[in-house]
Amino acid sequence: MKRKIAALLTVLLYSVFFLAGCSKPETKEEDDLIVIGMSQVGAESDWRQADTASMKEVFTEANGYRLLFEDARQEQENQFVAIRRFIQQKVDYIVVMPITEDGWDAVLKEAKDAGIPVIVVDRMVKVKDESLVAAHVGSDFYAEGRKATNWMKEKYANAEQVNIIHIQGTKGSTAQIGRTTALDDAVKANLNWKVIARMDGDFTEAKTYEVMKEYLSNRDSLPKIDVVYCENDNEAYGAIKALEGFGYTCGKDGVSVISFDATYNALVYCQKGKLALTVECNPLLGPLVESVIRTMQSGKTPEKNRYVEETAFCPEDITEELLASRKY
Ligand code: GYE
Repeated sequence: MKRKIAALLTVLLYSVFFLAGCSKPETKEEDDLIVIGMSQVGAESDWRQADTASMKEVFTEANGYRLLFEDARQEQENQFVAIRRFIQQKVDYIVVMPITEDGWDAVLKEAKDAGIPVIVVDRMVKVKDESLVAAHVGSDFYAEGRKATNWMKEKYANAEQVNIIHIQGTKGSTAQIGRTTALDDAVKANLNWKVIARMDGDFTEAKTYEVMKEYLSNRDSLPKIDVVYCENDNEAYGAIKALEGFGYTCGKDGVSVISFDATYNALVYCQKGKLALTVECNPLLGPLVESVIRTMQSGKTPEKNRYVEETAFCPEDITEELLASRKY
């Protein structure tokens, strides 16, 4: 009996191997693919989804890549796990969109020791040894914040006092730090500006709607609100929904809501006048990351930091042509 079971098991095992072999042939072409391990922040915003789509559009088998994509669901610990798995899998490159800046030294050192170059995209990491990062491609978030504060300076040039509600993005992320620092610097420089409330919106519409609703429910004792400075589009949608729910008007003669990203929906909000200003942040970074990889493939050293060109939009800038041509 025992022998019969052993024979049956052997047959079963062989068929499993055979079937596995059949369904995934090891062709020469597959061996030639460049393997990319990618750790993305999550899917918290429209910007993020456009960024992921841009990566998936570029890193296809037809273009010569095999993409191992991991969504960290906004948890840094998940990024560490993914990167350690990529190291075990001996990928050719690691691409990481870091959630926050701190805490990367150990895991990136492991990648370096394994000889795998790490390309940091969108936000940055703060590491003691800069050689742990082969290249960075993303936005200058402080410069984006300055675009918003310069607009505020002009708009409120003659105001006695400017009351600002500040909705922050994910704490400790480069996008939050840059946009917050620009506002803080401008508040220091403009003595009539006052941050009346600062809340964490975590770059999401749902969280911002909740925190704004709670803040506004004490409305009887609230000061006048001039500006709501939201650190991304989705936060602005949540803020507008809450403000309108409490009877506020967002727009020219009401509250000036400011957002960052300027994705398609934000341009529509802006055209309607609900967003006073939306500062562009370009998520279509796939082609730039690919050009870094091409450079490294050809044995050259890529530029260490590459920032993308960006602008800002007011309602009067939104044309039908702009909307029709917007890719994100
Ligand atoms: O502004 C926001 C996203 O890091 C630039 O993250 C990115 C930011 C972007 O969730 O919408």
